[in-house]
Amino acid sequence: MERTYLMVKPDGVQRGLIGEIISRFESKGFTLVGGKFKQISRELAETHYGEHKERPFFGELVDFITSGPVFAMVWEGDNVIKSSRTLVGATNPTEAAPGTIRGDYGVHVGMNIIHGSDSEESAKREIDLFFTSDELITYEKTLKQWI
Ligand code: 3AN
Repeated sequence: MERTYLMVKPDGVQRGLIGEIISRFESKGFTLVGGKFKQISRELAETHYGEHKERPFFGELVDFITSGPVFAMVWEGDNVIKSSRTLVGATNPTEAAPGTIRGDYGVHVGMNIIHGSDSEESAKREIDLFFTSDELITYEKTLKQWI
C-alpha cells in the first residue's frame, strides 16, 4: 500500500486549516497512519528542502517553514502520492485550480499552505525524516471495500 508525507505548513496552522485539510484527504478515501504537531529545526528544514539549496528562495523557505509549528502527516492509499498532489494543487497558488487546497486557500508561492511528496523516492525519504516506524499505525478500515 502506497504512503506519502503531507505537512500543513506554518501558514496553514495559523489560519486554522488543519481540520479542513485532514477532512479533504479523509473524504477522498485515504487513511491517516501518522500525525503530529512539530516545530521544525533549521537543520531539519535544510535537509528536507535540500534539493532547493541552490535556489534563490532557499533562505526564505527555511525561515518560513521554521517560523511556527507544522502538522506533519503520513497518509496511505492506492496512488496516494499522485492523488494527493492533485488535491494539493499547483505550487504557485495563482495557478492552482479552484477546488484544490492551494487554489482555495493559498495566495503567495512562498506561503502555499501544504507540502506533499512528489515521488515515491521523496515520500520514503520524507516519511523517514519526520517519523519513526512506531509512530506509524497500520490498520484496516472496514469501509475499504467501497473505495
Ligand atoms: P511543491 O511544494 O509544489 O512540490 P517545489 O518542491 O518546487 O513545490 O518547491 C518547494 C517549496 O518551495 C514550495 N512549496 C514553495 O513553498 C517554495 N517555492 C517554490 N518556488 C518558490 C518561489 N519562486 N519563491 C518562493 N518560494 C518558492
